[in-house]
Amino acid sequence: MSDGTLYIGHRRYSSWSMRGWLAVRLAGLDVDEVLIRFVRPGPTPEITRISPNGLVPYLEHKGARVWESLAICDYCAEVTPSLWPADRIARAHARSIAAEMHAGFRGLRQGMWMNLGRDFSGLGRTPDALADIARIEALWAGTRAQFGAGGPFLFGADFNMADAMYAPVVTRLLTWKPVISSATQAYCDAVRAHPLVSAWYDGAAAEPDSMLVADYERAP
Ligand SMILES: N[C@@H](CCC(=O)N[C@@H](CS)C(=O)NCC(=O)O)C(=O)O
Repeated sequence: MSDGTLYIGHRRYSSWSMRGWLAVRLAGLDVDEVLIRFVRPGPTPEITRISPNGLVPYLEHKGARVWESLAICDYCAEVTPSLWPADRIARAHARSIAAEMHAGFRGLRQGMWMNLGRDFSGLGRTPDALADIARIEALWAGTRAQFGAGGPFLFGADFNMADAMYAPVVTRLLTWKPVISSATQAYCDAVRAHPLVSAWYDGAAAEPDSMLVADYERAP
């Protein structure tokens, strides 16, 4: 018997689910996965019934109930502390950029939604989305310059919670292909090649056509 359950949405679209799932898998929690299909227009009644905030991801683990992707990341990092950097200053930075992701970048999220199965090259370039991308590129470059020596990820060789929080942003850049620097592209390629990110993409590709949601498939 497993230690609990992680509730997620469609792998193709649910960026927050991807974050929670990456955190849980990075920490190696032994939980079952339950995928709840979105009902449109939402909110999805089954999610509302199960999850305290009416949203996925939602984790039940050994009696703990955890919602909000950032809280799931922190819970998982209690199980596996190395998922945040060991150094106090690096850890503070990692937590800050993860929190910035959790709280913001609405322009990018609205203009370039997550869809792992489409190529929306050149579309979605709203001023707000482009401003968010500029901030994210600067943030990734600054983080890598200060903390990223020795590997392709934000804090070097190991894919950690900060990378997990930004992995869905990487998918957006790969789907919508805005103009980005070669350094940003290299980071995106490294994240895309990570085995857990690849596994998430494979799961998305295996979702049946009956799970497609018209609103997320239509080019803007
Ligand atoms: N702040 C939340 C956001 C979670 C969220 O917005 N999840 C969406 C899916 S990506 C959801 O559950 N929507 C409910 C629905 O569509 O019915 C978190 O960080 O976990």
